[in-house]
Amino acid sequence: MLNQILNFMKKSIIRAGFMLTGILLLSTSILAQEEKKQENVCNDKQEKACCNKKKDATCEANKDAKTASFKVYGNCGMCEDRIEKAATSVEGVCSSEWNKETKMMKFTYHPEKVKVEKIHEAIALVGHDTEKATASDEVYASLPGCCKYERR
Ligand SMILES: [Cu+2]
Repeated sequence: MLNQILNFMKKSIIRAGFMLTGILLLSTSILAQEEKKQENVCNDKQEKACCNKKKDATCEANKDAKTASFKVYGNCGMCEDRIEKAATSVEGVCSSEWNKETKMMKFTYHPEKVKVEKIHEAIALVGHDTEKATASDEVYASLPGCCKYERR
């Protein structure tokens, strides 16, 4: 009788062990899938980033237009889209082109219409630090995982 009870207990323990391992394996694979999904979201947007650029050709062709550049911190194609949109949304900026490898943003603007500081500020407002402006911690924290660049 005692033997039977011991045997039953042993089997239960083994069974519980198997179940626990199963649950662990399942949850790790679910987590891995979630991570992959997040990556895919960013990659999809990277592809689209090319088409969302605003560019004002008339503004660029104007003789008063000047080209300049400064450093903006960021990571991926989503960052590129965000940075360029923020820059070109500033009145007096004709176009902007951010390079994710060099982190440099080249832009064409009208110095008589806008101060370069304004462009720094507009970019910091959407979460990206520049040479001269720093994004708030709140906005930085709200960026997607793939966009969380290393801060200075
Ligand atoms: Cu990004």
